[in-house]
Amino acid sequence: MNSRRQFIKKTLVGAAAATAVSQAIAVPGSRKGVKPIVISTWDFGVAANKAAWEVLKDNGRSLDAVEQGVKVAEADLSNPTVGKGGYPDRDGHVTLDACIMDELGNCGSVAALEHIAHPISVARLVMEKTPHVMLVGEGALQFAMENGFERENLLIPSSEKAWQEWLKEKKYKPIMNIENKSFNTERLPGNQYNHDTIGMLALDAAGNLSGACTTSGMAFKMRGRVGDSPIIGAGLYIDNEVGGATSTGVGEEVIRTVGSFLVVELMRQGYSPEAACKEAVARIVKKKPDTAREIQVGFLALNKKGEYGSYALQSGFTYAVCDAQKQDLVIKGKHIF
Ligand code: SD4
Repeated sequence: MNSRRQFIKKTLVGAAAATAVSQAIAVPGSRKGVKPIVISTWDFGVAANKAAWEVLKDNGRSLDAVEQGVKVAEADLSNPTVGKGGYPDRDGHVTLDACIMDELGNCGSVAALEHIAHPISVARLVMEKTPHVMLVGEGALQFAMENGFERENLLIPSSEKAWQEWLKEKKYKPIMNIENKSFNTERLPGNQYNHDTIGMLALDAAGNLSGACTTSGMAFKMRGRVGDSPIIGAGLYIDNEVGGATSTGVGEEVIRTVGSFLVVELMRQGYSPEAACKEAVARIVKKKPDTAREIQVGFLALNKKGEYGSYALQSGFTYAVCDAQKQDLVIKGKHIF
């Protein structure tokens, strides 16, 4: 517990903070000038980044790094928003969404996948073994099982209990900015923070970018509902010439604005990662000002130079950064309203 607390160096980012710039040093064997780095959403990104760094520090490929990294969050049963242990839909089914994208523009995705604990690895196989980008529902499950994934029950007792509680009132309303529960409180392992999707972006020693995004989606969603996380361009986008972006929060608003693609295109136009994320958030506010007041959406971006930044609608968003020098958690204290 203590070692984790020491391991996390908290950094408060004020409203006027400049875009973060990686101070990382190159790992031995890196392409000249390349400083590998991995960033990911929320507190659980710290542990996930650590696994990704194991790949990056040995000159591994960013694609392998992001897959290994987000699998840590998928396997964490104390986390009710990603992988096994995720909260179910309103009918009690745990349905998972995930996507992955590499430096060549290859991508794979699964949506509404049930019974498989590591949807990110199924998404990668969709990318590598099929002529398609996206498989959903029964077809995705069939594909996973044909490829040796184990079918299991993903509804663990604590999530089932939370669902039973929810059934008493059955109010479907995404809880606004539930992540704020963890803001300004002690961050200790085992606490049941209601975190969110993990989106991860990595730059490897060869100078290549990849990303991954995985979630159980909005808790108690309608059966069949799919959010932004498995949608290439919405929940995740990588362009190896420019950078990558990923999102977290209420996916419907991110889909409407094709948020991650927008962030990358803004970086192409010269926006810093943070400025690009801020502009994408501003588009959401502009389109739906009333909705935007009641929800959380956050974007995280990394450019080709290893510069990173984020912006969220509401305060309370956190992300984790890991490179050869640091393993930090950045707490965003800013918000538009
Ligand atoms: C979704 N963006 O399904 C995901 C999950 C999430 O707050 O981040 N929820 O909309």
